[in-house]
Amino acid sequence: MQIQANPFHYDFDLARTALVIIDMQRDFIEPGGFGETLGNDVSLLAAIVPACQAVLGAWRAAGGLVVHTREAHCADLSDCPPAKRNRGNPSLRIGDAGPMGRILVAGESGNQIIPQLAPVAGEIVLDKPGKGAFYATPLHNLLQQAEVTHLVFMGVTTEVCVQTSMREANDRGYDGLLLEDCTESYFPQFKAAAVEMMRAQGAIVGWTATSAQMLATLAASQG
Ligand code: TIU
Repeated sequence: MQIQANPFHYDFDLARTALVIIDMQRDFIEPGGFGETLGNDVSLLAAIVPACQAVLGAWRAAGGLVVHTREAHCADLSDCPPAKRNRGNPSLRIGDAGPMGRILVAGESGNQIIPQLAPVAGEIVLDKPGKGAFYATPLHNLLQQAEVTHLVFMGVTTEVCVQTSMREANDRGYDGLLLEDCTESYFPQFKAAAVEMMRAQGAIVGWTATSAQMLATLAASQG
């Protein structure tokens, strides 16, 4: 399959490509979670949900591998560096009790992936303690076992966990494509800059395309 992506065409074989959905959890998208404790207006992020849902639905129908991540820490916070917990002056710190349970702790209601994008049986779901999806997770091994070479990214936030994960993927030899209207930031100017910098210099980090392009490509492949 081929997408007329930016800065040039992106070729991928669905059998060797995973859709990686970064941190579409209530913590970042709904009020009362980690995103809001950091001082952000979280309302901006919900706008991408319909486009994410459309791509996820088409990807599943085509039989592609799906990976969901959650930024999550164990209940005892042993995987949360004090430097992360103690940074700045948030309204609640990681592990504190908030309106959706303990902030950024695995298993709490705020840590769940939003219902519209909930994982189904057979999909990989990974809790990650860092910003990148590869740091302290089995993701690279799982992708190697599945002989995956290409990764299509969606999720939040563009310049934090999505960009970090794309950079980690790039250094591990994957070809990454970011779906621009399936990712969002609390800071529109940071999203714009992250998208530009990743595809600059001949796709130095990866490619970008739109959900409409991906949907058309998947539809064409279904004949
Ligand atoms: N704060 C912010 O923009 N993002 C994060 O803390 N984590 C993710 O991006 N998932």
